[in-house]
Amino acid sequence: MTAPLRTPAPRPQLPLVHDLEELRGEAMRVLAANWAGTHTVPSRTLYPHQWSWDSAFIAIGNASWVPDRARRELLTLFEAQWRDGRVPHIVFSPSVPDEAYFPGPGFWRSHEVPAAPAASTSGIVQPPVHALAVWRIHQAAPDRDFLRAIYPRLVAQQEYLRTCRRPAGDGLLAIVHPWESGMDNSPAWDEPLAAVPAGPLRDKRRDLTHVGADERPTDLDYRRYTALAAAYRDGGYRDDRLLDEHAFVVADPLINAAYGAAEAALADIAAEIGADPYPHLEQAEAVTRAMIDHLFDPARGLFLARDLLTGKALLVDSVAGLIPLILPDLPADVADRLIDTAITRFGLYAGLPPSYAPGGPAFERSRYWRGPAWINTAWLVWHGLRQRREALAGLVAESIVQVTAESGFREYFDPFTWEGHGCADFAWSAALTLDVLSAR
Ligand code: 9WN
Repeated sequence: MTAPLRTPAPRPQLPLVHDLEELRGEAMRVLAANWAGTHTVPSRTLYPHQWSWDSAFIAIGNASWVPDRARRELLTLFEAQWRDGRVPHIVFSPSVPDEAYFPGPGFWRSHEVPAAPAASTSGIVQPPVHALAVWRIHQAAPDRDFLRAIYPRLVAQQEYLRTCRRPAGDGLLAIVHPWESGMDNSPAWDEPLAAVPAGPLRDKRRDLTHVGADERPTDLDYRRYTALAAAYRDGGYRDDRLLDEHAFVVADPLINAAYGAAEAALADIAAEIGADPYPHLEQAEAVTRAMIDHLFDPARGLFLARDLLTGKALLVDSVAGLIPLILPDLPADVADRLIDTAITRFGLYAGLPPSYAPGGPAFERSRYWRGPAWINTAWLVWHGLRQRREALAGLVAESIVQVTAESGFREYFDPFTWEGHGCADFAWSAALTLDVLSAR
């Protein structure tokens, strides 16, 4: 039996105003301490390089107080964009020893691929939340030159996903590795991952030096993760025969929602710099439609991932299924269903959506992505609710502030007690708290 979710009443008490100033200062301290000169590391211990979607969230948090650093963060990431448009999920810092993170540059061997950049990178992607970040930076500190410089990069990122990652002809993007979802250890990947032959774990995991094994994926998961990544690498990171040759090909609602929201943000950016916004609006509308047609489960009231190798929907209540709330074109009746599910099965009145619904059989309150609440997914839900349900959005925002004030900028949190887990001084927890504070 799991403990009941925090009940809606009494509402979480907000800290005093002077504590909020302290919280803001603490968040800035974390971001300054994780700043590595050209980018920000998610964590000095567990994640000592640059990660793709982390950088977007970090830039959102930096926008209101150090916009130059926010711009630099994204320009650095996009300098490592591959010639085919893919934005790698990790850009490795040459100054960090190879043994600091596994799998490191020696595993990914990006230099062997002609399309790869000068920097060493991984060869997989993460959800494209970067255009949202760029638009947020521009709103906080307008700079059309920055928009002009980064717009073609963002367009190329979307074009890569559109042309290389839609293998099934149903208008949906596919991920080829759980790491691409950003929610690596989600129970949604259990079934497709079980079909991936586990390889040997030749190298030593470094994550377990920093965080307890009960909070991280198992060795068996890692053996499958590395086997999948090695197969993609050995095939030259090619995408042309994914359905025939790759062992994990899944349409994930989060990456599709991020892609659609990115097109909507690109329309705003295009209009601002005199480019044509309409193709972006069309793409946003098209992916929203494809998601409703193929991923929305009206009976369950949320979007489900689909295994494109078997055609089967993955019947798992992951918070990823609520993130399509960020799609501006999402019809009101679908949004209402998602909000209802968020309240009834994810306990949203308690403020922070867990990564996986607590009633589900795979729920674990402190293991990464299998139950704990994360600040980035809470922020995405908040972002999606802002135009739809102001009061509910306000509750999520207050909870982000409250949990980080109570437990610090931890990587993730027990959804019942709000106890912190994973690494400390985690950059996006600090950044998105700052963003929520600046929106008050
Ligand atoms: C693998 C950096 C990243 C996040 C992911 C999160 C975790 C990496 C890992 O850390 O993944 O990419 O080593 O566990 O799951 O969302 O971007 O913070």
